[in-house]
Amino acid sequence: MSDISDLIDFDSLLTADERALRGSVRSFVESAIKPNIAGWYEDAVFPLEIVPEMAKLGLLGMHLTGYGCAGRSAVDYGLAAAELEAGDSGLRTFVSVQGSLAMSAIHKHGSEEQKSEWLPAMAKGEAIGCFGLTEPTAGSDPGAMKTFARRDGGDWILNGSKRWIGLASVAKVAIIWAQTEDGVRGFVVPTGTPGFTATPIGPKLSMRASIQCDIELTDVRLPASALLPEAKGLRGPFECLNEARYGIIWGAMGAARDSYLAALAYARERLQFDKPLAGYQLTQAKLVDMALEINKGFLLALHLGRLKDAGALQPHQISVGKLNNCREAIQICRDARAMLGGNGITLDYPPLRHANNLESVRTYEGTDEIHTLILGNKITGIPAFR
Ligand code: TGC
Repeated sequence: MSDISDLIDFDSLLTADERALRGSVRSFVESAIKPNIAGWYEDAVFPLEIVPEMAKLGLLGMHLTGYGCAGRSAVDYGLAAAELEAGDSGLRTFVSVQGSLAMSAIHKHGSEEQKSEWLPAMAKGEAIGCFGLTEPTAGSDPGAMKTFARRDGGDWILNGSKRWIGLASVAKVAIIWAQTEDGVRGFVVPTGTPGFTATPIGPKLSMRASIQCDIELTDVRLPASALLPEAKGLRGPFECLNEARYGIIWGAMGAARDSYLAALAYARERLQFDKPLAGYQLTQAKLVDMALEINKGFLLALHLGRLKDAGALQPHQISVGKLNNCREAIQICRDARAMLGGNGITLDYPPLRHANNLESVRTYEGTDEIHTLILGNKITGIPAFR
């Protein structure tokens, strides 16, 4: 955190290495993302041209080891996610889909051949990946997916539809989850395979500097070697979702911090009734409430990150972080927008853009409701999903 948002000396909990990593990602965001984001957002453009820079910083698959990946810690990854999302959720989402979902699926569940073929190119940003789990009629309940993979001799034939799949129209490779006679399995699908089409969804009011797609799979024929050998059942995709959900815990607080700092700067400058807005008690109360939640949110993220690095992080603990930090971040961004008055609805200021993005962030990788029920199940022992 920058000094003005760090009220508890959070930085003292980080190593020099962690602070340095955060500093380099923050500089990248300041120079490459912040000056351009309003234009990208307005034009609904995902800036493919910055992918090589992200790769150079080691951000793609940064928490994975080997195969050209940076092998950084979960805390490092989280700190980077927060800085990227202080730029825009769409840019953090790219890193998350690439590293936590697509690369993670291959790294966790893939064969040696699949890892060698795809991971080095993905770490370099030469191949973009996407992760096809959600379907038009199966979002919160991925077990209801209709996409089916059937055997045809040694090959697999895939048919079905996927929806809300980040980056699919610019991806070289898609991880597609499908029902089979033996339950849910994952497939590594080069997007040039005949029968695979990806169409961006739009127009959108959220995540405008990012791409989400519909995918159609029509008799997509794949060799036996396309199957992810180590993923059997829904546990396979859920283990990847854990990685992405973890990044969101940090990312959401990055968007919140950026909104808070924008509102604070504005409140110090903006005069009303002959004094700065920041001099009014109601404004100070709002700023303090925001700062408390940002400090608590980062502490929670760091605690969960340290657990993850120790190999002790449980899925329900990820739900604690995702639910809390998305919920608090969106409130902070909305309050910051209100402090900016009418100016807050323009793209000159980040809070409403962040708040709109966070509508997507609180929805994907498990909605607020799903994470509430995961925790309800943990507390009561009674699953209330169905
Ligand atoms: P359930 O029967 O509970 O579980 C099936 C198997 O999975 C295991 N499992 C997990 N394993 C690891 N981590 C987790 N978080 C896990 N959650 C479940 C479970 O132990 C079981 O394993 P096994 O070996 O016994 O078979 O399955 P369920 O469907 O009844 O679970 C209920 C619920 C609600 C928790 C689950 O369905 C859920 O999390 N739903 C939310 C789904 C979600 O987050 N979807 C968003 C996907 S995002 C997307 O597709 C687009 S990618 C993003 C982009 O491209 O931008």
